[in-house]
Amino acid sequence: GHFAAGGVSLIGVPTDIGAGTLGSRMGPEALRVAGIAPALQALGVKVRDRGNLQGPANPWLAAVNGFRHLPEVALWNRLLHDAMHAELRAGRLPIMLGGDHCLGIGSISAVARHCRASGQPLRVLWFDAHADFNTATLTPSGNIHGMPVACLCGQGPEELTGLADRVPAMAPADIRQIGIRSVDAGEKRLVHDMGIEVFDMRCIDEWGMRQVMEHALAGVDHRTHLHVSLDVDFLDPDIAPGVGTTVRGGPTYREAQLCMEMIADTGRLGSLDVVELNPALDVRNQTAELAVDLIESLFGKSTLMRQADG
Ligand code: 4U7
Ligand code: MN
Ligand code: MN
Ligand code: MN
Repeated sequence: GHFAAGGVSLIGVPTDIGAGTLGSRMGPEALRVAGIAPALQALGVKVRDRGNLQGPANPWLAAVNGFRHLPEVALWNRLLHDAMHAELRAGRLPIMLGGDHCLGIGSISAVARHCRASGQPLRVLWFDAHADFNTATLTPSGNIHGMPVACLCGQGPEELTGLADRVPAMAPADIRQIGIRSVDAGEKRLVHDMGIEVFDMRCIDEWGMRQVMEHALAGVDHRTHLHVSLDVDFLDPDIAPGVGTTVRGGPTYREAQLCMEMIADTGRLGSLDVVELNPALDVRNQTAELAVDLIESLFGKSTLMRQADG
């Protein structure tokens, strides 16, 4: 049957606690208004909207020891970790509606824990303009949305590295990053030293998106749990203006659709984050609508009847 046969659960996480711009707290509602639930239902997917998690307000304070809002970020991520893990255990496919990308820590730590318990290999596909591999000493901003991948790989404060059943929650070999085009100087070295496999924009320019995705999906088999972490700033800002940290030179509409279509073809999607959508910066909700379009492709919407080309 379909990979989402157990149904999808939407988990809204209305916070911008890890970001440098306010507004992604409105992301979950913008995605609902753009019709995420009916779009999935139209594809035959059973959808439950679990509503929003409720966590601490954003106090909008300066960084302390290299982190802004560390206690609040930790609390939001604990709540999310528990909610995601419960959905996975119940056999459902959770979609986290962010919220800023610091929430990738709670989300992916839950997925990694679930994969260990069920003996499934994990593959995380991280679509982003940024590597999100900063640490307290490397970060130019103190914003924790620039640190989730480092935390998941064990580089970070114990409040954030210790959410799952082990530290690190995830191995660097479990993740592929796609669309990267803004990495800070110290971050660049750490990404290299940790051996993270990165398909940056130059790689996409030279190889084309199809080859990049073939590489990013290489080794995925009939047991793999695929987690997609979609930071909407992955997309070119001309088509996705509703994000806090735009970087020009991102993928086009069709390149992004192809990514999602190729993931759908594997039949292995197990969980999804949609993060960094900032409705305060959007124009007529177009970035939310684009995200819903991409999610439809991710869940198997295609123009024509297709069969695997072997
Ligand atoms: B996002 C940045 F300095 N690297 O750490 C930082 F450029 O989740 C940006 O990918 C981080 O949107 C962007 O603050 C985090 C900056
Ligand atoms: Mn990000
Ligand atoms: Mn980003
Ligand atoms: Mn090749």
